[in-house]
Amino acid sequence: MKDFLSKLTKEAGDRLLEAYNEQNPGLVRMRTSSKGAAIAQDKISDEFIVGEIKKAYPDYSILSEEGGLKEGKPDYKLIVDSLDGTSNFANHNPLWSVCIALMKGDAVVMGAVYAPVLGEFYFAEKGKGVFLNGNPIRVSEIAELDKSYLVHCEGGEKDRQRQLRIIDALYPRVTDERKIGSAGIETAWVAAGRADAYFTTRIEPWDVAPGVLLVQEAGGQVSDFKGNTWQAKTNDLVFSNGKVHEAVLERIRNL
Ligand code: LIP
Repeated sequence: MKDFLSKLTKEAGDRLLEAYNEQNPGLVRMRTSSKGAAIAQDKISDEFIVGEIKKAYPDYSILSEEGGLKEGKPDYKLIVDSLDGTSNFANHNPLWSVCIALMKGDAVVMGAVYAPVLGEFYFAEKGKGVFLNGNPIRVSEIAELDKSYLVHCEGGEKDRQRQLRIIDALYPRVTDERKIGSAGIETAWVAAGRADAYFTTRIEPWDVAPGVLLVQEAGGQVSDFKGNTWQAKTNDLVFSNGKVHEAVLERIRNL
């Protein structure tokens, strides 16, 4: 399964990269249909990934952003985001990824995130650590909120005023904050120590399932805004190095 997931995530990403490299950035920005073209690529990618899974593991359940839930063997489920960061892709912003996770019951046991333009492949296996291009990674050591560097995204939240309230609660108190636009990359960057925490709202499970394991295996912490453990449902979430987790929650718990 480990080899299968690694190969599949990379192949799906490399296929998308071919389409991405054919884009003319200037034209992409001018065309109103650019998002539509990215969504079409997302669907092609989803069909490829789901097709490969069905061939190799026909009895596993599959939950994918594009295809919904296909019930199979109750214990094992593959969660697929065939193109995470669709808007970035559509605007020729290189920060997009392919995300695939394997769940056993309620736990993520394998997670893969591939950011093809960056040439970065992240892989975690429960109890066996997390690796970036084969090298072990760990969360940062920053323990004070005022020294921390945060990333965030809006997930499925449509209420921009709520977004602003959450950002307002944190941005004045940290070193800096960035909105990246691919939850796969944002969670991977917490795992790699490039950011000390990541917060997101109404995010779907396919956007974050591999990232949950990446961050946990890197020594970090994942919870909802109230401090409850992650569940595979739409949710508000914080991923952190563990050391600034409580300080982040304290400021956004009730927003
Ligand atoms: C995206 C996320 C991103 C979020 C977007 C969107 P998609 O996933 O990963 O971080 O801010 O709203 O949900 O839809 O491109 O796979």
